[in-house]
Amino acid sequence: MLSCGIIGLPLSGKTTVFNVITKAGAEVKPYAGGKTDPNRAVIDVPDARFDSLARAHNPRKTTPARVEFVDLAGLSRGAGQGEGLGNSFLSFAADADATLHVIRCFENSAVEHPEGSVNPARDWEILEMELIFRDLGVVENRLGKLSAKKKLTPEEAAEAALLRRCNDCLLDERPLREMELSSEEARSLRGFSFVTARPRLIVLNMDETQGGIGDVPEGAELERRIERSGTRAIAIYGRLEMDLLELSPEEAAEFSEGLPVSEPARDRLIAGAYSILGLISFFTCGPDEVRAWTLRDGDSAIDAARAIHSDLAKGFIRAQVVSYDDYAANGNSFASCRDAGVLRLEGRGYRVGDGDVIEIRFNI
Ligand SMILES: Nc1nc2c(ncn2[C@@H]2O[C@H](COP(=O)(O)OP(=O)(O)OP(=O)(O)O)[C@@H](O)[C@H]2O)c(=O)[nH]1
Ligand SMILES: [Mg+2]
Repeated sequence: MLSCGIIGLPLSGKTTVFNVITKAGAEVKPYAGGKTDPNRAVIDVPDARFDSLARAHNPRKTTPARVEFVDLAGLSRGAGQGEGLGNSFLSFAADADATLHVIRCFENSAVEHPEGSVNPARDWEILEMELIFRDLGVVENRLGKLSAKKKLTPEEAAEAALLRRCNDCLLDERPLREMELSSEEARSLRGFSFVTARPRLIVLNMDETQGGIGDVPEGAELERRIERSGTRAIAIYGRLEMDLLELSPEEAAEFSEGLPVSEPARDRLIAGAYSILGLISFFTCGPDEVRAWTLRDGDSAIDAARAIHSDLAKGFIRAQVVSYDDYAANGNSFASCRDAGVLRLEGRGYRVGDGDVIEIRFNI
């Protein structure tokens, strides 16, 4: 299962965001011990299409798409060079498939700021540099090992050349995700778990007095950075959203009247994480189970078959495919879709579309 690590400076609201996403009510306490594992939770990805398929089929079992979220300890200055406990948490961040980067925008005199003042653009820079330092350490370590060898194999020589390019990129204070890589090069770097190569979602944690990024200290600079980095940013009211979760839906509606919370932050955060992970869903539907399966965007019918069971991939004949919209518009049944001419028979190389309803024909 794919996972999303929540990172940020100390007291930026990471656990708050984790609680909003997971509705977990995880304990909000500063990281103290040396061994404590981070909070983890697997959540169902909200999807209106899935809900509608489940209603139409009324199966014995429903299995939505799932993603794991991991709430990590705050990273302070120096973590990337191995200072304090930060570095072990950087390795947790490196294990995640994507990162949610929480940036404190809220003012709250009761909550100290590790840097003494609220300045999201500066905080961004601190975290970015720590992550870059961490990856630089990994690159230098590996390059050191390679250069100690008397003779390099052609593969090792290619790896060394690629790592030197990584080194240049990082020394230029740019994250590795900005490097242009062939798919082969990207694959060869995957084994290193570089944190700056991971897709990232920026979470701006505001307070209720801030209507938008313009109301945040140094907001213009923050906006410039977000734009330049090409990453997506989602603004939320972390504490308010967490408070809302404690209320009944009626109370929450009353409470949030006049407040700038429309679509719940929870849904936006999960959908945002799913999309930066580059994930799509396809569905299988029947009386036993309606299920959402997760694929990477670009995966083909044979990958869909393999996701369900290796036997389906081995004995793959054809995939019967209907887009979600066609399926829903034709009575949620393959038979009606066939009659309506919207059912397609696809081969193993077919690129699966987000929301496809699929049945694999196989023979073993
Ligand atoms: N006013 C305001 N306070 C917030 C907001 N989000 C979090 N806080 C408060 O800030 C404090 C820290 O929040 P946490 O979610 O524990 O922050 P954290 O990043 O997990 O902190 P560490 O794990 O200790 O690094 C708590 O007292 C929260 O109630 C917000 O949006 N507005
Ligand atoms: Mg925390």
